[in-house]
Amino acid sequence: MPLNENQDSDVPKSHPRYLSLKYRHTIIEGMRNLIVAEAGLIAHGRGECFDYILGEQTSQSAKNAVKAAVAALIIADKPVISVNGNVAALVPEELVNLSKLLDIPLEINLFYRKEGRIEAIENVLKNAGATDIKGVNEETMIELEGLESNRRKVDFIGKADVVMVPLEDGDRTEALKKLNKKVIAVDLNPLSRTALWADITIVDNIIRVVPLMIEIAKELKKLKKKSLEKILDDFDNKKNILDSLDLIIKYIQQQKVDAFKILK
Ligand code: PTJ
Repeated sequence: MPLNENQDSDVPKSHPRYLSLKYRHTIIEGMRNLIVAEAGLIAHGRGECFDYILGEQTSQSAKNAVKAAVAALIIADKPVISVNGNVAALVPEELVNLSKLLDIPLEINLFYRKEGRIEAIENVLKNAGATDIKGVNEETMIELEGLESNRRKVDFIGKADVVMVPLEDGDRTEALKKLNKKVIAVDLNPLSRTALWADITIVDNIIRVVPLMIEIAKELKKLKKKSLEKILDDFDNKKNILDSLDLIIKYIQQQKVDAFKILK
């Protein structure tokens, strides 16, 4: 059956790329409903490409980074999770579950502030069970110093000490770092400016990261602050990024060997 964009549910489950196609259609649907920016489709495609060369699975480095990220969020005084269109479309329920489990607010923060998008994302999060959503009231917003993009307009992020920024652009990560905030990034591209600037970079797909964070959060919540601090002290983001790059190199080398066997 042809993959018709108007018949998203027609993608057969037996298709070898079923999951990838399913999330692709989720993003397209999100764009039609104003949740995702047009550029969000391109960002998703770039993510798909990196996911592909990372083997479409959560690496040990990513697992270590997730553990450190959850520890940092639990220890923080004022943590917050920034939500953009792609993230709201892909993992709304999971984000709300994580935010409730760790008692951390979600803040809508957009790069492309097209009219109606904040409301559309707010609705998605509310439908997923969110009760406390920041970033929706212009009156309580302030502007981050040193940033010109729309992302400068923040609410609770302005006061936060730890900010999780999934699928972020580099400028704001840099601005947040300059304001001495601890930044947790989720980015499939280990070479993006966000990935390189963040304190903890989770190089993995957001669709796998948030469920794993929930699983790990249930365990880490039982630990004492000292044990959580040790997890953070033992984490080395430089090594994490370099290991992720090694993984890509190894994966491509293996693909070259496999392709050689198929090529005529
Ligand atoms: O909703 P808005 O208006 O805030 O806009 C959101 C986008 C994502 C369009 C905006 O932030 C943007 O343009 O981002 P960039 O600069 O394209 O960066 C997005 C990064 O996320 C890229 O490095 C991608 O590789 C990565 N990425 C894409 N999809 C995923 C991902 N990382 C993790 N999981 C994904 N599913």
